[in-house]
Amino acid sequence: MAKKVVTLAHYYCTPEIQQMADKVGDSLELSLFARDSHADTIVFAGVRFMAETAKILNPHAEVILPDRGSTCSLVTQTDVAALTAWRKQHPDHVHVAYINSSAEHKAVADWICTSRNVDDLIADLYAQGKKVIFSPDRNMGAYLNFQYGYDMPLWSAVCEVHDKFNEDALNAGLAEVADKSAFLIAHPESPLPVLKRADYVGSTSGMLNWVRQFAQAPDSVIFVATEDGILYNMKQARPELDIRQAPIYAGCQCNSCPYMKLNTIEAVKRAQQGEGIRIDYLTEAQMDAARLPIERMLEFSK
Ligand code: CIZ
Ligand code: SF4
Repeated sequence: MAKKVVTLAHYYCTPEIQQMADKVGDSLELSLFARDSHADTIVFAGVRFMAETAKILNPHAEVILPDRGSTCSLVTQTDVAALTAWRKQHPDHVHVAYINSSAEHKAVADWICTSRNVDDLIADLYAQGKKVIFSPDRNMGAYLNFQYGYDMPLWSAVCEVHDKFNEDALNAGLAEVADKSAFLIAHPESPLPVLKRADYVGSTSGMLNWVRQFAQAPDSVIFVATEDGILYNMKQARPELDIRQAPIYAGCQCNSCPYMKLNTIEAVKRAQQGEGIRIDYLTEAQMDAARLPIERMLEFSK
């Protein structure tokens, strides 16, 4: 019998790749889809940590990443031996790690969070009187500390795409549309000065929903501080709105994830034929250790 292949594409992939997929979503939605899939092979047009999460949640499926280079700066900026030493320096803390992390990184965390559930999850830990350390995203951690008055020690890695948004460029962009009402929505991987200015801070899907429900003056300008791929989905949802990527320097609205864009049509087609990077290098013990904090999060978010 022919093998059943499903193709998943992240919102940050180009429109052509999204159109090749059976399911398009953010990293959590795609991982859950992968977990519940009965496919023999899952082609994951995203980045490696997402394909690893899919494999951890559905170890019986063959998971293929189209391009070897699809990593993430949150992963490459985190040395897991140094992270483990840092974790050991805080024995009385709970370690919460953002899902944008390698399988080895997840294995040294107590909880995994996503940008959708991080606020509730950490609030719940604090309500229980726990102390928390947060990795790997420094910007997201700084935002949580600022927003809720926490004092979490933070690991110091950033998303190289979101970290480029900055207040000066934003001010210049806002000045250009001073005759209109302007809104800013931002992903919490962006720097704190940008997040402080935002009308809404939330996950990829949260921002998409915000745009879907937008009910202010239709000639408003909506600046979006996140990866540019999602603008395709936002404009599809609300073609009448003026939706623009937030500028990263004067005149430039062009922030794109180089790792996501390695998912080219050719690479995804080859992966659908069985060629690509098989996520087959994690041991059972590594997958079990990484699955535990993920399952804790899924149970919490039910
Ligand atoms: O990779 C990213 O920056 C994000 C926000 C992924 C996701 O889907 O949450
Ligand atoms: Fe990593 Fe940033 Fe690219 Fe997301 S957008 S995969 S966090 S580098």
